[in-house]
Amino acid sequence: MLQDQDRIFTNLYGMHDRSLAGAKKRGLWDDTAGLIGKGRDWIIEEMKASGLRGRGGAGFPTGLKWSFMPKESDGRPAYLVVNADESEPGTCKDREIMRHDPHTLIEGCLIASFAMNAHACYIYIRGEYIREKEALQRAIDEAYDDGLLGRNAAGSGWDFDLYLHHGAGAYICGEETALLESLEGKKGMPRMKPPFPAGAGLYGCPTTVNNVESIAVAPTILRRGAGWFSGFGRQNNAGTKVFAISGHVNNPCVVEESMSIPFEELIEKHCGGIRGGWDNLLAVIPGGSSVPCVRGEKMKDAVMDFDYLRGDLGSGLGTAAVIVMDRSVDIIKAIWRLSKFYKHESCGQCTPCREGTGWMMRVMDRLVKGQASVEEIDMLFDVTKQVEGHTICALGDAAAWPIQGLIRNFRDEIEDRIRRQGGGAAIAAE
Ligand code: L3W
Ligand code: SF4
Repeated sequence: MLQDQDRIFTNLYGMHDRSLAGAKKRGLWDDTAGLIGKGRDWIIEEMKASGLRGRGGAGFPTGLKWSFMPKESDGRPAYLVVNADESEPGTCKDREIMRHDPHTLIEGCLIASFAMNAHACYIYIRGEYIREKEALQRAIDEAYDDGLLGRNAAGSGWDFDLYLHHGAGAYICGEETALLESLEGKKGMPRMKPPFPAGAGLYGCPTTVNNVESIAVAPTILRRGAGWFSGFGRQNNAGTKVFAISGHVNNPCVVEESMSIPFEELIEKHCGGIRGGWDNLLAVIPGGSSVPCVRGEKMKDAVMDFDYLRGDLGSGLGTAAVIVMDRSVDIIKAIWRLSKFYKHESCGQCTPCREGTGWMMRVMDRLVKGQASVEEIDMLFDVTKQVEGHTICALGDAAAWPIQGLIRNFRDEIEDRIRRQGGGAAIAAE
C-alpha cells in the first residue's frame, strides 16, 4: 500500500510550496548531475525496469519509447516535447502537478532530454491553463537563474533549453502529431503514423512526446530506484498513479495512489464514499471521457489499472480521470453530451470522423428523447464500429467507445425510454 512518504506529488497539494527552495528541501535537484553522469543507457534501462507506462492515456512503456530515439545524431537535432495539453474531459491531474510542483516536471525534462540526446524541450500547455502557465514559467525562470537550465545545466556538462508554448484551446492538439503541427505554427491536424515522432517528429527531427506525469515521475524513479517504483501495483501495471476523481462522490479530489488500488478503497479512503451510498452508484467512466462507461455494480470489485479495466471490464484506465455518476444522472444524456464534444472537436480531416461524429451525435439525440426506433440502437453500434479504427487519429475511436459502452451496459434503459416515449419515428432525413 502506498504510504505518504511514497507519494511523489500529492502530499504537497494545498501547501503552496512551489518555489525552487521548497523543491530542493524535498530532495529535487539533488545531485542531478550525478544522475546524468550515470549515462543514457543507465537512465533508459532504469526507466524500462521501473515498468512505467505512459500516463497520457495510451499506456505505452516509457523507457521503451525513449529507446526508440537515435543513439547517435545523424545531423538532425533531437527534441523532447511534453504534452501538457490536458483536455480530456474529467482530467485535471497534470494541472495539479504544474500548479503545485513544477520543479518535478522541469528536472524530469532535463534528465529525459539528456537520455534522448535532446538539447531542447518544449512544454506544450493547454490554452485554458493560465495560472499553471504562469507557475511553470516562474519555475523555469528560477531554474535558469540558478544554473539548473541553460549552458552546463545543473553542472551536468549538458547544454539544455526549456521552452513553454501556450496552446489556443483545441482538444485535438493533445494528439501528439497535431500538437507537433501546432508547435510548428500550423493548424493542429494529426499526421498519419508511421512515421512515429521518434523517426520524424518536430520539424522532421527525432522527437519524443510524453505526458507531464510520465516525465515528472522520472527523477524520483531514478533516485529511489526502478525496484521501488515497480513495487507498487501489479505486473505490467506498476508504480504510483495520480487519479482525478470527480462527480458524485462526497469529496472529489486529485490524489496519488498505488496503481491497481481497488476502486472501492480509492473512493472510501480519499473521497468519503459515493454520494447517497454504494447502492446509489449508477455508472463510472474510469479513465476520462474516451473510455467506455461501466455499470456501478461491476466497478465495486474493480482494480484501477490498465489491464483490469480493459481486459475484465472492456473499458480502460486512460488518463485515470474517474467520473462517478449516481442514480440522479440521465446516462443516455451524459453520453450524448460527450458525443457533442467529440463532434465539436473533430478536426474534420478524415471522413469517418468528420461525418461519423455528427451522425452518431444526431442518433444519440434521438435516443435521449426516446424518438429513435429500437433497431436504430444496433445501427448506431454498427456505425461506431465503422468509425473505430478507420481514422487518422484516436479521436474517432474516442467518439465511438463511449457510445459502445452505453449500448453494452445500458441497453435496457435505452429501450425502456423508446417504449415510454412511443419512439420508432422514421430516421430524420438529415
Ligand atoms: C515508435 C512505434 N513509437 C507507438 C508511440 C506513439 C505514442 C505512444 C502511444 O493516443 C490515447 C488515445 C486516447 N514506434 C510506436 C511508437 N508509439 N507505437 O507510443 O501511441 P498510441 O498510438 O497507442 O496512442 P496515442 O496516439 O498517443 C493516446 C487516449 O490515449 N486518451 C487520451 C486522452 C487525451 C488526453 C488529453 O487530455 N490531452 O490525454 C484517453 O484514453 O483516446 O487512445 O507516443 O508515438 N511502433
Ligand atoms: Fe481529425 Fe477526427 Fe481524423 Fe483525428 S480522426 S484526424 S480528429 S477528423
